[in-house]
Amino acid sequence: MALAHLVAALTLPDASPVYAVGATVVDLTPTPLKEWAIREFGTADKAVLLGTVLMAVLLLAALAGVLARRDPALGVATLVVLASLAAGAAVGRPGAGPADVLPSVAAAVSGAVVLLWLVRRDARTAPAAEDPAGNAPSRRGVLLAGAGLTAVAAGLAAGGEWFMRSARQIGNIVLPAAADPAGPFPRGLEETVPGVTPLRTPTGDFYRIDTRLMLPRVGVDGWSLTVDGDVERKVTFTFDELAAMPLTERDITLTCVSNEVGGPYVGSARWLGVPLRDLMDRAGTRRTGADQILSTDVDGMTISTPLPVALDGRDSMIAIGMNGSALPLEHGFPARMVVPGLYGFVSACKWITRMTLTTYDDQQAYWTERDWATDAPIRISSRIDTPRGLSREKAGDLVIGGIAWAQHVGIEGVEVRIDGRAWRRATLGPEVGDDHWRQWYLPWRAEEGTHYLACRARAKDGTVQESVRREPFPSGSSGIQEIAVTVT
Ligand SMILES: Nc1nc2c(c(=O)[nH]1)N[C@H]1C(S)=C(S)[C@@H](COP(=O)(O)O)O[C@H]1N2
Ligand SMILES: [Mo]
Repeated sequence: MALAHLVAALTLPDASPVYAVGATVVDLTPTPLKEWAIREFGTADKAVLLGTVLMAVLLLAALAGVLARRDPALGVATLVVLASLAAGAAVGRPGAGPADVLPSVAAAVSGAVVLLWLVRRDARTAPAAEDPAGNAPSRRGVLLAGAGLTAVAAGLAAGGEWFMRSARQIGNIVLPAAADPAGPFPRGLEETVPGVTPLRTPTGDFYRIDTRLMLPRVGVDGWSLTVDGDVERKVTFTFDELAAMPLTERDITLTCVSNEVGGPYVGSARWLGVPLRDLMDRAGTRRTGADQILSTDVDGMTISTPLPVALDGRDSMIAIGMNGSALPLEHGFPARMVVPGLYGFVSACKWITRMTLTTYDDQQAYWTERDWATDAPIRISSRIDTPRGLSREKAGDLVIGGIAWAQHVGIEGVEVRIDGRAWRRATLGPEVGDDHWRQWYLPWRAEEGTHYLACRARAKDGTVQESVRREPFPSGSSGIQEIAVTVT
């Protein structure tokens, strides 16, 4: 498998058996199980999945070893079946061709050779009772051979991984200044209230959610974005053409529908991009009968966005910059959609290559097929960042603080409830805009004992964060976060 990984790295990275099988497992996993995995493992779900695939393969390989001692052909047959599954997974990936079996063939051949070699060594050893003089090769030799092979395998796999990563580096891209820049950015509460989420999320800390196990390899050369479907004319833009259009810059808070109340899948950045309206006008969409934009990424992943919402005048854009630099690969390089107020799964298509104007009746995107909502505005919510739930604090003057968001409506206030008493108004941090979260804090004279802290947000249109608890599926979580803190 390690050799196959290296072969894949040098030829077709997506065909690496572990990744191909992992990605296929992701696609075949039913939604409830996927939701459970996201809830239990969070963004470590990919590591858990790859680890599980590796463990399963190691167990089956061990089985092949046991079988091979009885009959080498049986052991080799087991390995061939395993490699065939991987080959099938690789060839079944979108955009794959017949050559994608190569890494799995390498796995089958090298696996068989190694297995037969180990079996031969093992057969020459004799149990100590039958060989008191110790003339036959010892079990130690077999163990050493196994250890040596493991070391070689680790080296091959690491080499492959290194090569894959370096092949995915983005070159230096200098983006033009915005024709319509965002206003000056205020200083955040994090400077005065330790523990509060920074007003702008540093790019490296921005949450990442997507169905990919491996980042795509896309460069600006050869990449383009097409608008087609029910439009007056199909138009295609290269990266340079997009960058040459008048760009807008906006501070927008993104949220994942899988975020539980109080959860981490929310982030704020300064996005630079072409207004969606401008791209649609080039294609001519004023008389379209479409009700959705079906976005497709470099590998055929689809995300649908309700068309009337995206074009209702909000700052929807195809972003090419994030926090002053080109988009990082994790966040959709070279371009992605950003629509303030809609959850990422119905708006934020990363690595976007195509926007097709169509209807929900005619075509369904990835999550629509899996019964998620199609029209999914971000629900108003708030989070306590400090103190941390279940933490121990010293009695005295503390500060309760956090963030609240109601994208495209704006936060009007945040209230805090201590030990079930009356809601008290928190002080809000600086205002960035209605599409951006708001920081808040409330000083608290904490006395000894266990205390329960809750927060709720109020939007500028009067809506108050509901206490009704909803699961993320199918249109986002709701409810109020309440944490317990021990004061001593
Ligand atoms: N191509 C592609 N785009 C995607 C996704 C994906 O799986 N594939 N996931 C979406 C989801 S569910 C969310 S919440 C946002 C997250 O964007 P981020 O990873 O930059 O935070 O991207 C969206 N765009
Ligand atoms: Mo999401």
